[in-house]
Amino acid sequence: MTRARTAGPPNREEGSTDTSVRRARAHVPDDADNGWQSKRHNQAGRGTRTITPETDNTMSNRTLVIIPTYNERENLPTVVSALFDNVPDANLLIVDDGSPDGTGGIADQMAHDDPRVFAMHRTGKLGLGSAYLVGFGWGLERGYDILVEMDADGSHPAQTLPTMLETVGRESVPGSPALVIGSRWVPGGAVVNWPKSREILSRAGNVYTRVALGLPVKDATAGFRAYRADALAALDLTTVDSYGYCFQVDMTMRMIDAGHTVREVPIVFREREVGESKMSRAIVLEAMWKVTLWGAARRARQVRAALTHRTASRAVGGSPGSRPTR
Ligand SMILES: Nc1nc2c(ncn2[C@@H]2O[C@H](COP(=O)(O)OP(=O)(O)OP(=O)(O)O)[C@@H](O)[C@H]2O)c(=O)[nH]1
Ligand SMILES: [Mg+2]
Repeated sequence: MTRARTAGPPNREEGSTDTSVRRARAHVPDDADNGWQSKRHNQAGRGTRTITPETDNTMSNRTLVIIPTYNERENLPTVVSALFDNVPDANLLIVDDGSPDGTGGIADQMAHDDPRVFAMHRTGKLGLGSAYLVGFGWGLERGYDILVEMDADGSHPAQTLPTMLETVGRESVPGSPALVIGSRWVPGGAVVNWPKSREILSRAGNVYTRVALGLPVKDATAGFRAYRADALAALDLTTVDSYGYCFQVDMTMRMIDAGHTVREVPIVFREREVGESKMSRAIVLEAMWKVTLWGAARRARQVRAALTHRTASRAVGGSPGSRPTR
């Protein structure tokens, strides 16, 4: 078989952001009405069959790693081989935004050569956040159990991924971690080759985020993550509207607000050695103003809740029937 196993995007993306979806090459069935829990695709993503967890043991604990790429041709092969050295059973979805340097072609070649790899193509640079959202949608439709976010620039250590995957909990175990973050800012975590200015920006941004939003997380901007699919599926991801770093903060906040446990596993994060960072002033500003707005909205909600509670307590305390009788 010589066709490239290029993935089509989730159906809700069609006709919106991507006009050049290569569905003809995708060999991905039209599954608009398939609930991911009831009807699942086979491992290769080709064809559909109805499978229940009881009838297919291979469905257990399947992991999809999503790597968004924009101009990462020098990094992608190294990162992918490190990934499979450490987690050989994982599947990989590369979401490329029409990289001018030809990263998309490399992704297609990988998808052609390795049945674990899928490549999705979008027409323009639409941002890291939206790349992960389409990747999540694709993975949820296909019934993966764990969805991983990982950068293509070599900053995220694949050797820590097995620990992260072991730390992710199970839906059936109440309170078990639904999100595991590869964290630079917990004991044992570190950054290598980062300019002091980047370290200060990241540390300060995380302190600000923690204080403004009251999140019990040390590295809420981190992009190396493993999510329990059931927890992601229960969120309304259609309302996520974050482009850069704040996408990670947004997702952390949503998981915590949904009552999920978030765990941080220390990682050693390395500055990319080749290629260019896509971090920009606009991305930092987006994170700052969004975190500030979210923080203000949360505080306002807390104050409203406290006032409502006080009024309710007074009403109860003030009613004659509620007074202790002597
Ligand atoms: N598909 C897609 N991928 C992107 C986009 N922007 C960045 N990426 C990828 O997202 C990952 C993270 O991007 P980086 O440039 O390393 O940015 P960063 O990790 O936020 O910033 P640094 O801390 O400077 O590394 C890399 O794999 C990029 O190729 C985008 O618009 N679309
Ligand atoms: Mg990076």
